[in-house]
Amino acid sequence: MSGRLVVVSNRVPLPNERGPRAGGLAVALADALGPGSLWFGWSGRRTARAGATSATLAESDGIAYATIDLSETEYRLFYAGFSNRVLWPLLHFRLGLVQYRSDEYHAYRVVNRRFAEALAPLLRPDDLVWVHDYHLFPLGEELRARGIGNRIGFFLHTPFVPPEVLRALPRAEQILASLCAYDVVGFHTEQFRAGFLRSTHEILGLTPDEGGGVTMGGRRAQTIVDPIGIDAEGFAAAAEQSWRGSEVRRLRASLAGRALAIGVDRLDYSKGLVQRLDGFARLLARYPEHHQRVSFLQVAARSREDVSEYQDLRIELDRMVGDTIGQYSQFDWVPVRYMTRPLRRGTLAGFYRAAAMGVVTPLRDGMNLVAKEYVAAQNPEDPGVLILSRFAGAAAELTEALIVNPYDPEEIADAMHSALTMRLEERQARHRALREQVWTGTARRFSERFLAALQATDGSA
Ligand code: ADQ
Repeated sequence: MSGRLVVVSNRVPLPNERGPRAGGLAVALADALGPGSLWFGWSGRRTARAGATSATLAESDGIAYATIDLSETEYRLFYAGFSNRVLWPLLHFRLGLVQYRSDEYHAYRVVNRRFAEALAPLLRPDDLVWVHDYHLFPLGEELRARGIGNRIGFFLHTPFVPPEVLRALPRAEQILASLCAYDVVGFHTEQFRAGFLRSTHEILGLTPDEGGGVTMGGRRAQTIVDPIGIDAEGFAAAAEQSWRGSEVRRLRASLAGRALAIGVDRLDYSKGLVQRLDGFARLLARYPEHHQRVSFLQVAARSREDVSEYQDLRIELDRMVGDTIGQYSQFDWVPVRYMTRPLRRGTLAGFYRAAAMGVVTPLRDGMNLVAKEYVAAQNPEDPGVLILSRFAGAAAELTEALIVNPYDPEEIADAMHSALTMRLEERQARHRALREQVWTGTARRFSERFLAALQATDGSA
């Protein structure tokens, strides 16, 4: 690759804060972010007044980190507000949860401008700039307005919606037009790309060309489908190693020979946690043979706690878990174990391996990496079964999972029953096919494909 890679994301996981929170993007980009590259974004710090426009620099393992702080007000309006109370629910098809306020939209634009002002002076002419996610839709446009002619790509980690849904967003035209300032716009699935192209057609009147590009104001944006993956080999090794560690040993001892079912998510309304717990309660109601035989561990790491819908969800889940435990527990068996603290990645890998079924039932999800991690962690000789929502981007690839409608707790209960009673040969056959997918579509492939597409654009249009 010629030129330096510059990654831009809302939140930069700084080198001194590694831990459970430094997951997702840091892992996905680990191969691409070699020495010499730059990662730019928000430090995670909130200040009383608007921060400086120049970035704070740090370096670790040859990677430069440039961050800016957000003021309390910017955080509230840009992050908790427009990003997470408008764009997040909208992109997950939850129009009823969208709460639009023009001051929040204004702050969203201002913060993107501030990002551009702080980033522009750090850029060199042949840098490849790769912007991530919905917090930063307008960043490319803001960089262009400052005369930045570099190749700039954008990848969306959430779903993209069809125009019928997008039209509910005040300022949809501006958001869509700002995406056309990028050279490459990437999505996890063909369906999301199609939603974008239909939207630019119906809302902006742009006709896509044969190569899947749209041209606006003389600049062409290439759309691509680039499903994100994981470091399958590394994750499988972590699972094997952790299998022998003390935490997995303690977990298995606590199960006393019972099967483990596992769910791992951020505590987010898009993840289908209510319907999933309902599904598990119905499994116990409809198939009493599983009483005493299975324990369901749900790890739901607290997230976005200053958005009220997340607080409401937490209360609802506390109640549901309490109900199920109260109704079905016996003095020596608790059917549901529920924790809102995140687990370390290594521990998580071992727990997946210990689980006879992985339950991944988001109502909508861009990809869902937990599904891929669960597959990678299994012992191929005696693999567990993945239950996967048809509305996760991962369902486009992981077709040999037990695919369910996450809105239907009875279907989830039936799939759990099938998973718990599935014969070894069928488990192995399904796992072989899933494993093939997860090992082919890795994190490395994801970034290579994106950067190759970005490099292939002429960049100076
Ligand atoms: P998320 O919505 O955060 O990401 P997901 O892909 O499932 O969803 O998880 C990201 C990572 O966080 C995974 O590596 C997972 O192991 C870890 N994680 C989640 N819950 C955890 C917990 N309770 N404890 C410890 N670790 C936990 C967004 C999109 C997804 C998309 C990713 C990447 O919403 O659809 O797959 O970006 O593009």
